[in-house]
Amino acid sequence: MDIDDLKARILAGERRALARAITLVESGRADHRADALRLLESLKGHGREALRVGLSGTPGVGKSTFIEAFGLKLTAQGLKVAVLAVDPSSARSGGSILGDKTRMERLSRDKGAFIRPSPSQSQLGGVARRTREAIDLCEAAGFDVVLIETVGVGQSETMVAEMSDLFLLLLAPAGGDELQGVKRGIMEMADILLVNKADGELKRQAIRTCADYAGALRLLRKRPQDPEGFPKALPVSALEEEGLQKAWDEMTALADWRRAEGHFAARRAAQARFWFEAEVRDRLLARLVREPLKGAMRSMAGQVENGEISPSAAAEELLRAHLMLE
Ligand SMILES: Nc1nc2c(ncn2[C@@H]2O[C@H](COP(=O)(O)OP(=O)(O)O)[C@@H](O)[C@H]2O)c(=O)[nH]1
Ligand SMILES: [Mg+2]
Repeated sequence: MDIDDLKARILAGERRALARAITLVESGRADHRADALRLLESLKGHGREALRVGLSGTPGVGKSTFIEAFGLKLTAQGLKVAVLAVDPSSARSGGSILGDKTRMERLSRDKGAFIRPSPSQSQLGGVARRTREAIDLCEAAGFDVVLIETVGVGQSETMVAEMSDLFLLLLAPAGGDELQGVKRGIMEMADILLVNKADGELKRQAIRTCADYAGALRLLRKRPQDPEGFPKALPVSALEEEGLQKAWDEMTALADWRRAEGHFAARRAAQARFWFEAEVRDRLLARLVREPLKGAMRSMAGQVENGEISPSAAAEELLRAHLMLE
């Protein structure tokens, strides 16, 4: 594969080259992986620093509707918007985001937008790496905003928050006691809560829900990366396209403040370190279930069972022989 050519075309903002590069980083083939790493390294320091926005919410809350309306609003202002999806469940459900791309019909036709559906990949570690690298590729291709959507299954919210500059939680209007349905840990990760469906008969309930969430947010411990008034809760209607500009204004105000105060760069640096450590951990663990370690583990386990060697001595010997550890 001609990596230099691919690089040049990505930097020129060519959609097809970007799509091809994302396919490359998704590939499990060893030669593809080597090409992908070479490409990513050569793109480092090029392109643009996008605003990476993570968006999570339960199915049906309106993520697709919101992303389409919000994305169109941004492209209308001349911004280039990329949409990536993290859906660890898509392997099982057969790729729900595929249906979403057809739903985001207007946005996918927009010249200022790029939508990449989630591939079916069951391993969370694989999904994380693929998405992280796809974000880098979108930045190299000159996108201003990268929206990363997740359905919030298992660890996926944490994962998306660890690759976003801003993390948004999309919520539905609810009765007072339902607020507790949102896990505290997820609430603590959020920078802005958006209460969607603030329209028609649901409008009043949405505004009340928003006030309830604002109250709950005030009870959380203040974070150093927040200016006065953040995190905050806002009502929006993705369907009627209400509150979207306000949401964007709040997002840019928060990002600007964090840039000026050094929190923006510090967060990216901490994230880079987090993913480096996670990758080393994942790859070490992956070696345990492959040969030759897999067989060595099995035979060593047999010796431990027979009492020929103690568990600790066996572990020591195995690691020394196969991982060249001290
Ligand atoms: N009333 C109202 N309905 C909405 C709004 N946003 C989404 N919906 C509806 O909620 C349902 C689920 O929306 P969808 O975007 O597919 O949710 P997702 O599963 O989170 O991606 C659809 O029937 C939408 O039309 C909104 O702002 N107001
Ligand atoms: Mg959806």
